[in-house]
Amino acid sequence: MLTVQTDKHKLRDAKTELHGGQLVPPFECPARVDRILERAKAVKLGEFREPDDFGLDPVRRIHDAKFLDFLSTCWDEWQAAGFKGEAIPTGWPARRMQTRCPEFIDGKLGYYSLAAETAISNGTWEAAKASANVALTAQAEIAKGASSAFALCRPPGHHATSDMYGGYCFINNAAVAAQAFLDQGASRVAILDVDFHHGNGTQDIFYGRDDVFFQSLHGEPQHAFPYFLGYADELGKEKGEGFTANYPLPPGTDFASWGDAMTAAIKRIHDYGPDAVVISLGVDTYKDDPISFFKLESDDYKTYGAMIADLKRPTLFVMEGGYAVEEIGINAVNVLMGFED
Ligand code: Q9C
Ligand code: ZN
Repeated sequence: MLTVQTDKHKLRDAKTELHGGQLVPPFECPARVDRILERAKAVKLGEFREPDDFGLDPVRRIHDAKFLDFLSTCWDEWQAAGFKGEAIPTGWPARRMQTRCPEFIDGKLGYYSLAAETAISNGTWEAAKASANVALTAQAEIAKGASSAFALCRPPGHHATSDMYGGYCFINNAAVAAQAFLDQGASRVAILDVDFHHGNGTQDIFYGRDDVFFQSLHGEPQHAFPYFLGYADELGKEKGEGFTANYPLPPGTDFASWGDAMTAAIKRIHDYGPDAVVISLGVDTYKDDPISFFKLESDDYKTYGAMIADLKRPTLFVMEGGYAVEEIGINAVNVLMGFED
């Protein structure tokens, strides 16, 4: 399988994450990609290539122009305001407040974010654009006839909505790639989000549409980030009704139960008959993940990679989360090896 990757991800190198009331080194760190790349090379997964530059047009198909402008100027505006640390939001348009965008950067951060853990700093925007190009390059390879490809994206994307960043995500790489398939002539795309966290951004982007069938397996919202979306009764709206499916799972979920949800999701993709499948591939379902509560073992990743292969559809893997850095390479590459076996 082809892997698309660029060292530009290293430009995303925030020093702080707001976690447990402290500023700690971010869980979403450059070493994650180093470990995955190392493993993919060790097992000779296939070819490796750099992304092409698609510019912002395919990104604008998913994200608001003003949100992208905000991301591109945020760090400069934050520095110009004289703040000393990295850019972190502190206030939001909460219940019964106005949703007008303020002019001051501290207010804009709240307007354009859905959480406060994700600090913006120098290079964040450049890395986010490069990550989208990685997804689009892998998508283009599949459009040209490859049966699968691995977009080794960093930063991740599935929490980003059309106009909000957060949960370590800025541009929704999987959504941008799914839209690219449609814009190039596909009529149906299925997105299966196996990251531990609910893919709230992807769900929100496609919630009213029937040309993208979105499914997510994740820690239940009562106990897991992003907390405010991902319930089983979210099914889509208007013509999108029936084209969203969620599988919220409780703390301690092991592969026996996770696999049952996966079997159900795979069956539904089969019935949908998509032209392409996009996997939002997070391996934070691992038993030793530092911020998650599922109990998957390394071998389980091979098993579910094979389940995805059984669909026999063109399949784009887009890297999302996974914070057990020592094992992230083995776990992510196990999915791809299970798919290929
Ligand atoms: N400070 C992805 O997996 N909550 N994002 C952090 C620890 C946010 C995860 C809790 C987790 C975001 C792509
Ligand atoms: Zn995650």
